[in-house]
Amino acid sequence: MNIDDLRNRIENEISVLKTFEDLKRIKATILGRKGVFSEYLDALKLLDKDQKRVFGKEINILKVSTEARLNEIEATLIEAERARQEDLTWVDITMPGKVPAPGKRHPITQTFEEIIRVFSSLGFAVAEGPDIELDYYNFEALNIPKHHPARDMQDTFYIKPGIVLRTHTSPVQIRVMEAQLPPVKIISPGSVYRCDHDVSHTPMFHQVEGLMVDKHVRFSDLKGILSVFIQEIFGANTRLRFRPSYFPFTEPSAEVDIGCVICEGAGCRVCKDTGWLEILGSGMVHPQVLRNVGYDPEEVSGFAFGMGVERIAMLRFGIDDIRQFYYNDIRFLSQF
Ligand code: 2U9
Repeated sequence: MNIDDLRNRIENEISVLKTFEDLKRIKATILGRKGVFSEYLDALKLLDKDQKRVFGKEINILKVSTEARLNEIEATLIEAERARQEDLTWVDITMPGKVPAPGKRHPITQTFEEIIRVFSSLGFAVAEGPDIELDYYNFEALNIPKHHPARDMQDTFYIKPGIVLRTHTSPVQIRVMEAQLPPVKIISPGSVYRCDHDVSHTPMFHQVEGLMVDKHVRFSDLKGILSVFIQEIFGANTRLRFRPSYFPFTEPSAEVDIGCVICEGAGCRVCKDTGWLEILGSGMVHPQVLRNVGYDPEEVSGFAFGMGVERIAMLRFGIDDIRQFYYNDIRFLSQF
């Protein structure tokens, strides 16, 4: 019986051991029930008593030391695997966290809020209504009869005969007046729709309209309210002028200009060298509109005004193409 052969074989096997699979295989082929030690122990049975004692002892010493080495190797493999897993899942808790980009309100929303803030401080309540309107509320009640040229001014999206996408928020004011008696002091912010698309028009845009109806409401009240509004939005030194105009729902009517916010009156591309920028339309509510909602124009009078929110935002923020508001380009939106 050659114990050196056995020792060499074990050495060879262990010298190529690298993985858990190798370890499992070697444990089976060396120490297992059908492994080499079993073979040697079986072979012992054929020896005489003295040889059995000598070889038996040597085999046993070699078996115990082999088991100890394989256990050591197993511990090393387990530690290596634990370190590998730790590397894979390691987190550097001293690294600064990723700061989430906070959202911002859209510049049109910001402008809406600013306009509403000013009129709320002047005692106006906010009223809203449907985007899809009856022809009656959008046109007839506002003194814009069928075939009136004023209908062409507001290229209308028709849903079906008699039903339109509102072209202004004025129908909201008609609905409020139908529902309550004077005094009425409201603004109506909201989306409106007109079939028009270029650098200064989008098919959907936003308006804020205002209405005040009571006994003895005069044009000077309109001038006072709009002066405060303009100075709050564009600065205390902003000049304004009322220019005669025509709207079917107001009489007299006036458009309001402000001194150009770009050139301050010197003349530039934005104000087309006039020094003035048109900012809103206004007037005294037409007596026929008051009659249409059941009010008596001999008893009460009112003023009304309307503005495009995009136009106000473009002038406040210096934007020259209205379509920029609706591309949803984060580089544009993050500036406001
Ligand atoms: C009622 C009676 C009258 C609202 C008014 C304007 C003048 C006006 C334009 C501004 C720019 C529309 O967005 S825009 O194109 N609006 O010029 N709007 S008076 O008059 C009303 C409203 C409701 C019952």
